[in-house]
Amino acid sequence: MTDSAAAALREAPHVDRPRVLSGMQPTDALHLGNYLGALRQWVERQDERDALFCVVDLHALTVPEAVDPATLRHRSRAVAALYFACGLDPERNVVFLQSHVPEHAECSWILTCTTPLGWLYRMTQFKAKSEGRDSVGAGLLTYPVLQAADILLYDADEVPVGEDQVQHVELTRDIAMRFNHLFGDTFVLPRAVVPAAGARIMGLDDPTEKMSKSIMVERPGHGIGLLDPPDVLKKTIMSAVTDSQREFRFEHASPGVRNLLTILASLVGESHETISERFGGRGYGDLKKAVLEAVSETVTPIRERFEALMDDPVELDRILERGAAAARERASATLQRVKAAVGVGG
Ligand code: AQP
Repeated sequence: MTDSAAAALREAPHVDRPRVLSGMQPTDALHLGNYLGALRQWVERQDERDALFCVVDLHALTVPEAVDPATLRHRSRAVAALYFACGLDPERNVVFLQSHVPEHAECSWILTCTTPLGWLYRMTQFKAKSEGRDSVGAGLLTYPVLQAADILLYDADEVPVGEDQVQHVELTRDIAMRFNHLFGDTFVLPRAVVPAAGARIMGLDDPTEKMSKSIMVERPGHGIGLLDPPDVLKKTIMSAVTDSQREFRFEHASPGVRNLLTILASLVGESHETISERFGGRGYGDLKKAVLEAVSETVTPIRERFEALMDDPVELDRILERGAAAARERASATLQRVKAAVGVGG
């Protein structure tokens, strides 16, 4: 390792101001799970963190038959606009599209070569997303390695994500440790940071399944979209699956009621117990109305800000270009370190 590479490593971990990297796939517009599980904590901590957030458009190619090029291009910008509409400040954070920083794909290849296949077959997302399909692209299996590259290129200490992504961040640590063991200290070891409430929001039509963008495309009543208009929000929430009891105590409630209690508790910032006590003896219709009100209060200003941002595509592209330039500066320094470690590119 060169002296400058060692010096770069000594900077981390970034004790005073942790370095953060996270991102979302532009599979479709974001939902309330994406907001409560990840995006809200990105915004809440933006003053205390040195943070980079990307729209991981290369990840959206893992199901190529599901996207047409113009739609993907539009959705990638729309997801960036949603980050800003939810309160992420482009002056205080580096925000960019993953495909604008080619270092991600290059680093990913090097890491693919050092990652044992068995580690990838164990990923629950791969099992879930490949289940029942005759054929899947190799990218569906290897995309956690690209995700590792996304994180490791920026020497991130923290990766704020929902619960479903914790396994991938742990894999990233394993990939980094293996690489460091094989080629010498090169990568900082990141850790996942999940929110205390809202880390796993379930589908409203089937509360045994995680709320997911890709499922929403097929089943409209499944998720609460951040851009859903009022009539759609009302229909989705008032039709949420519950049960025939009147059980509001969290630990005894059915999965659908627990999900509604969780959504309400994390939106209004109260405990499950407080919410359960408030609704005890009442019907589930009252709980759903309260959820609808809290959701509407949260998403209405987001939707309005989003529309204003999408009305000025030139400014949006300018912000993303600036973000990509700032991200590339950091990513290329790390990639040089990686290439020097393995003996290519010199
Ligand atoms: N249901 C959820 N509850 C809480 N957090 C969630 N996240 C996703 N679903 C929930 C968090 O949101 C971020 C988005 O990550 P992603 O877009 O890379 O992919 P994902 O985790 O696979 O999210 P989706 O919505 O299920 O997308 P698709 O259907 O495209 O795969 C992550 O931080 C995730 O934890």
